[in-house]
Amino acid sequence: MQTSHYDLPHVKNSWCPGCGNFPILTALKQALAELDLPPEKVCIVSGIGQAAKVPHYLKCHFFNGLHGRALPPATAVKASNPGLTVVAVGGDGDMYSEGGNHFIHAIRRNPDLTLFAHNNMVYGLTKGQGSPTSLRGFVTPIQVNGVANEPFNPLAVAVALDCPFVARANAADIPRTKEIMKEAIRSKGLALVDLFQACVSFNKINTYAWYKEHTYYLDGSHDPSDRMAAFAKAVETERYPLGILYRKEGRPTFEEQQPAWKRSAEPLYARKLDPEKFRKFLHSKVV
Ligand SMILES: Cc1ncc(C[n+]2csc(CCOP(=O)(O)OP(=O)(O)O)c2C)c(N)n1
Ligand code: SF4
Ligand SMILES: [Mg+2]
Repeated sequence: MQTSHYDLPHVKNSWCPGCGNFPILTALKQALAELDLPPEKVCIVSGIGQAAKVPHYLKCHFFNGLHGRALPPATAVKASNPGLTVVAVGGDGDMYSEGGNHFIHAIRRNPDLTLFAHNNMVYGLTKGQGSPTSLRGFVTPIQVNGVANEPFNPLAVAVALDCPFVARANAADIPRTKEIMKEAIRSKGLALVDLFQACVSFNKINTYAWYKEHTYYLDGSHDPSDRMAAFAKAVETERYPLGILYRKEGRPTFEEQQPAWKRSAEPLYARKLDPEKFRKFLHSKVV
């Protein structure tokens, strides 16, 4: 499949020139194309933020909901139509702050979907406030003396919760980001990819050069099936490891455990409702 299948040429893009969201969009289109996933088989779900605009710029099904609330509708989309490839997209604020509880409990539920978190360590859309991943001391118009809190570590939390796929990518490196995205989409259960992304307008500290200097790629000596080794990698912050930190096979997905799928593999939208059966069920509950 060609990446042009996902293009929306008539849509005007409102990201700043040079924004690190552009390489993420490019890598995502390439990953979907190389996985031969046609637009009608893909649904992207997002909340609010610059990152959350991804589905506006890519042709496929999409649902754009409330800030921090991408994961519940994404879980529902997958649960009601498991034939779709479902991708949830959002920023560090959207996914780890406003959506932090959903992040934790989605990992516990383990729907078969992919979560791409564009981590620019700042609230971009609202013009540069500190985010949960901002580094201590990061000065903003609100945090005038610098961010005082320890940054949230999404990868350590994900490994701690036994998330089946935990990875980090440097978005500027499109070829390797695309490969990580493909692995994440292919893997079963919830797959988290934290994408280091430059915000050229509101984060002058964590720039393209900073991300390059402060990261390194994991090599063959790292065993992603070793949870303790993955956790040790997840808490490294002097230089951040890139690649697949953790993989866990065999966790049942949310959908698999729903009674609706035990009886039939037919998507919910294709099933016929029997109102009489429903009425009887309701009446059986009335005392
Ligand atoms: C309930 C609610 N709270 C706050 C906001 C304001 N708001 C919109 S986007 C955003 C944060 C965006 O930061 P992030 O998720 O990191 O995305 P980015 O723009 O950096 O990609 C905030 C606080 C909102 N729209 N809704
Ligand atoms: S404000 Fe930052 S994240 Fe938003 S479009 Fe501009 S560069 Fe990108
Ligand atoms: Mg952000």
